[in-house]
Amino acid sequence: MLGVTKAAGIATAWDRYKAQQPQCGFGSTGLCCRICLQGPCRIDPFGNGPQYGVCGADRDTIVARHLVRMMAAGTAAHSEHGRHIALALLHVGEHKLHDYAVHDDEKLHAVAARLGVATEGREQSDIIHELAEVTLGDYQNQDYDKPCHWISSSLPAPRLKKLSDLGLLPHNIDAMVAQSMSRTHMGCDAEPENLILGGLRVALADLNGEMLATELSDVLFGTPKPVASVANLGVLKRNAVNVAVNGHNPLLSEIICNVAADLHDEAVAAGAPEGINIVGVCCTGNELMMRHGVPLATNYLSQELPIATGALEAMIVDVQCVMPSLPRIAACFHTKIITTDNQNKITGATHIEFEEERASEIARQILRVAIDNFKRRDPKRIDIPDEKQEAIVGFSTEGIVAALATVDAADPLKPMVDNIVSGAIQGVVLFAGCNNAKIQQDHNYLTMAKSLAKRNVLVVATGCASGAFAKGGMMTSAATDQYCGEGLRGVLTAIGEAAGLGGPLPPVLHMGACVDNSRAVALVTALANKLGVDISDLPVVASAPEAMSEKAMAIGTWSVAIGLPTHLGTVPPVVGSDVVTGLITDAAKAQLGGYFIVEPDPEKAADSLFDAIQERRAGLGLST
Ligand code: SF4
Ligand code: MSK
Repeated sequence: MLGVTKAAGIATAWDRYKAQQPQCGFGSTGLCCRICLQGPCRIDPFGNGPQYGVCGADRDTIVARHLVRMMAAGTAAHSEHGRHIALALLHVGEHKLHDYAVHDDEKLHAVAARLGVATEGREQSDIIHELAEVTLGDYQNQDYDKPCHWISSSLPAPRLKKLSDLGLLPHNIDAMVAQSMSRTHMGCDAEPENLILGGLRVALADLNGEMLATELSDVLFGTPKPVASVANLGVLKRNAVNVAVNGHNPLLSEIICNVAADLHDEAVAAGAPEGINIVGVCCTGNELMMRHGVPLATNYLSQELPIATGALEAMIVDVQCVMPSLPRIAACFHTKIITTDNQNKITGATHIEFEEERASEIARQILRVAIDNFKRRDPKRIDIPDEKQEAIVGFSTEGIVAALATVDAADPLKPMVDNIVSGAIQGVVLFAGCNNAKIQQDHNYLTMAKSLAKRNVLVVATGCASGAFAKGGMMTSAATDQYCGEGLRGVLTAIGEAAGLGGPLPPVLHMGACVDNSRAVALVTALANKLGVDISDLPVVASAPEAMSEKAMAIGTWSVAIGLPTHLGTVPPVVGSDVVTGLITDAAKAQLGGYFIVEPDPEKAADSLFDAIQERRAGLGLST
């Protein structure tokens, strides 16, 4: 596809990245401050030039403040997503939204019980209304001594105690974001240790926001179960009205899927014999792929390329990680870019405001724009790559436990724990995060996962990591035979056969979108509780080898806070301060058990993560 864009003279993310070289050294090391109008101030990294900003801030203060602001922005993004879902649930409980309903009553009851919402003898609408109110309380509570409900009802007791003792449990998501902005204002918090503690607290608020967004989405739209799907640009169809959904929030895309079948005849009448073909991009794509098997066209970095096939009638975007370049690329083809959120508009796009009260009506309106656009296709420009990869997806925590229950119904986690103890599974790695134009797309994911699977490390993935593995053929039974070490292969084969998959479980288990990292937390919490240890004792590690967004910085930070060695394959803007670098690595390890490992080389990074797993195994007295 890059050949197609090049021939057409269209610049993509890769071209723009080249045009940005060389990128600023001050920005890359975190030594540039633009927090007040006396700046920008720059600290000379080599010690020859200025060492203080105009206000007197030193390199450590400047680096730490910038880092905390990144975490706060990531937290705000996830938590707005979560608020949107919680408000939708509240309004379903108030009978105001007729296009939404509870699709997983069992999950509703499980979540309600966890959050202390009574269910016995109550109407479903009353339960969801109270559950939504308790959840929204996590955005409103002003009592510092009462931590947010979701996090305090989810993590293992020893971890909660540690975080509480360190004063790190958030009491209010919005307050955490506001405090992060406030303490990093010019002339406020200047002590790097205190700033990083504030960063950890806001990042844990991000975890709270992710938990509630994921679990309430499951209540509304169903908890994912293993399902077959396909990935890569070959999922676009020559003979269909192709519609891509891009972004993160499932509130609109779920309804788009619901109503697409109703408009099948209109699409056929417009000249598309196969009707409407919905495909996913980025994490909205992951949400639909996990719950319904909807094909995934691509992940973040190549989101411009479906347009260049000349066969995409519309791309419907909601929030986060949507490139502002899309309308410019679309202007070279017939594709309509449709923005749907009033806080997320893009110049050149068509804006159709989404309202939950009229969800189906608006979804039909949007799909009719796509159908109408089919006639504007230029058949001579259609170039859909013949690249399509099968993938088994949908491994929510419940999906994984259900698969394990086919081996031991009475004690589903026992087979996993037994195999970790025996060493057949050495440990677990969570791959999360984005793509980044600084790295060949998906390369780090595939290299690291293959290297770790060979060493019998079970891989779970979310977000654009999931997209990379789905496209890269790592979510098939065949990949287990091809890439896993003997122990892991044996376990995945036994579970896959017991679960009736007709072959092994894939070596990489798709746990969802980037907001669904909380699913991995639920899994490691269950393992820690089963073994009676803390998360920081488990042979579990995390990696964001192609991290890009501020959300990834928030996720990486709470991952450290809950006790996981956490790899970043892109260097965050902290290396200008030895103090901050030390705080998020060595000091974090001493205080929290979790710590950052920064390593751009994927082979070396896989070795470091395997070493961290071995250190944990040794700590538990397990064979290494
Ligand atoms: Fe410069 Fe201080 Fe203002 Fe930052 S806050 S721009 S270091 S004067
Ligand atoms: S879309 S935050 S690039 S995972 Fe979730 Fe992908 Fe990262 Fe966005």
